[in-house]
Amino acid sequence: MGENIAQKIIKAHLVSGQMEPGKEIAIKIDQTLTQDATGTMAYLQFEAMGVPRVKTRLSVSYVDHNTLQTGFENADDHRFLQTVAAKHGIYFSRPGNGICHQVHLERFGVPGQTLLGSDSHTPTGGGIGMLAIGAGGLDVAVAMGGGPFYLNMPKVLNIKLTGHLQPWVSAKDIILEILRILSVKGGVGKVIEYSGPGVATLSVPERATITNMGAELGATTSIFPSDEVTRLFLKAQGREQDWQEIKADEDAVYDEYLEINLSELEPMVAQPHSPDRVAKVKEVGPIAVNQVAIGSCTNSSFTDMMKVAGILKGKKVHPDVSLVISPGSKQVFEMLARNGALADIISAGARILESACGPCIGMGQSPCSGGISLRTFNRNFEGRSGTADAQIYLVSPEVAAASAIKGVLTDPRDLGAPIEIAQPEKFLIDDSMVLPPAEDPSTVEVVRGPNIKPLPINRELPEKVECSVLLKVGDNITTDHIMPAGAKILPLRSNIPAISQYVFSAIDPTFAERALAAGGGFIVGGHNYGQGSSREHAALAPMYLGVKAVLAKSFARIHRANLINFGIVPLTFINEADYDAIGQGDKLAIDFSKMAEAGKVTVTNLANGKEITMEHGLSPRQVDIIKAGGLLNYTKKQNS
Ligand code: MIC
Ligand code: SF4
Repeated sequence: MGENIAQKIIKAHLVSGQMEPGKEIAIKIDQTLTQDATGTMAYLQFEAMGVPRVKTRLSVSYVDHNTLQTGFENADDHRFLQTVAAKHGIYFSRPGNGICHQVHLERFGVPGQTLLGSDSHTPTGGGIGMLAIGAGGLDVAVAMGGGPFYLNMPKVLNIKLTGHLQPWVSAKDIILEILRILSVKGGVGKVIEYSGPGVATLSVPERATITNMGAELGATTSIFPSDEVTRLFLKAQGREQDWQEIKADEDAVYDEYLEINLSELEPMVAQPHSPDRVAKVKEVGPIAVNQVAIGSCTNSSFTDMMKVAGILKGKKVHPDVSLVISPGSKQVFEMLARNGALADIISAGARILESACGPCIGMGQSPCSGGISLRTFNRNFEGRSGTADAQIYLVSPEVAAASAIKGVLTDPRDLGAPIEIAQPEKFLIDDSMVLPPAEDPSTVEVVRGPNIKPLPINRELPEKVECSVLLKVGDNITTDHIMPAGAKILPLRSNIPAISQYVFSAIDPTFAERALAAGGGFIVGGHNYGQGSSREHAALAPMYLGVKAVLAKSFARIHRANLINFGIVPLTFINEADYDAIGQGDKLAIDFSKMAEAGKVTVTNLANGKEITMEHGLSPRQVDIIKAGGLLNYTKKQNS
């Protein structure tokens, strides 16, 4: 029986376990990446492990999230990251060099290798044929120390692409269509592997747009073959030697199949407040727009920006629209500046931001009250933009630029002849903003400003816990609900006592205070609890507030792993109707003593006497981690 690409790469990196879907496996990690908002914690954890130099083939630390410096905090973090990288063998991509996923694709990604990143959009690297997975910072720290990465062997879903995109239809429309079909839960427990004749029609950055938003499907990762298109991209980046062909065997078998005919697609839009609320632009119609934001790790490649510049050339931004543009990397930005496209963008009236995440994570550019904002980004969760009642729509760069001129949501096909942009034969290569690690680590002093607070450490899990349900929530709760980001809260990422004050603040501003006063408690959730970001703060801060377990109908992969890493028990309802038998404020007694043997725990609701059996789905290793109060305690115990 032939093998698919995911199976081939996993097999080549397998450290332990059996490659049967759902079973725990461990794989060797070749490369890691971190970004600043998750990186400070990851490096504090790495330091705590006492490993002097990283053991990966390559580790890169990026600064792209916390770039708005409205106080000392973010600058303190940047300086810590720069020095800690130099000391421990990590390359440091300076603020201004661009968004981690875009830069990594351009300068570091290698087909066939594994990449673990402390950011949920790490699967962007699947566009170049890497097995690229997002994880919590602690998992990345372990990988930097040479440890394997544990995950459940995913199923592999094959998406066969046929036909070719019509003029004005783009890669973003492909992934939006897939989100429409599969929903934000549709990829959970799966690798999405692309194949078919349509693949060769897509450039590497277009493929990366698709694998990037596989994160919104909840997929473990997404991957494209590495073919002639990949070779030419790497050649244009001066890295042809990194290329190798990676393809599925002719008789490869997959767990699931889907086919998309690219020729039939139209410009699409994801409506508020979920990336899977997708409709055709024509169906939604010409709604008036207040803001258009172009950029993010989804859509900020050179060709994306050139198409935008082509649409804006000789036109002016509509007077009711604020257009903001952030090119994905210094490479893209400088190429636009040198070829004159930047002048066309500026002349049209766009507001130019630095190469960073910016508005995507609410780091500035929050829309006006009740504002309608069209964004080329990947997430439109409520409140994420920084304006609680803003309405965010996700679109392609073509739809975004056309709408910025017209002032209303516009199908770019109405603009007439399409703009054709060829992939450059040579990109502008200048890696001076990537600092190599110090040759002699003893010369480097790691600088910690007052914003860097020590890591809080959990206690062992007691055998029996009796406390109240602090909060009951519904389906699809995102990590942006649990641990909001934005310009005000993000600078506190290195200060857990301070950031924990904002846990669930948009849902219930009294949460943190109540949790601390009660000495901890439980959270009850619906399906897909913890979807979205990889931020381990969504586990670490609740842990600090004393949360002992989350009881949910189902969990998102990365968040569940983060809960385990910080010693919070993820419990799943076996009978979904039991969710209704627990109310907010109810006192529960949970007996964890037989957890390992039984695979289940009994929850007694002391408010109504009902006994509920819940599943934990933890491997024996994970039970030990939970009992120790998290992965750091567990590792220390093992080492001593
Ligand atoms: C995001 O897009 O939500 C982020 C900000 O990049 C996060 C990481 C973080 O919260 O620091 C992610 O996607 O993992
Ligand atoms: Fe940055 Fe947005 Fe991409 Fe997250 S999704 S890495 S915030 S650009």
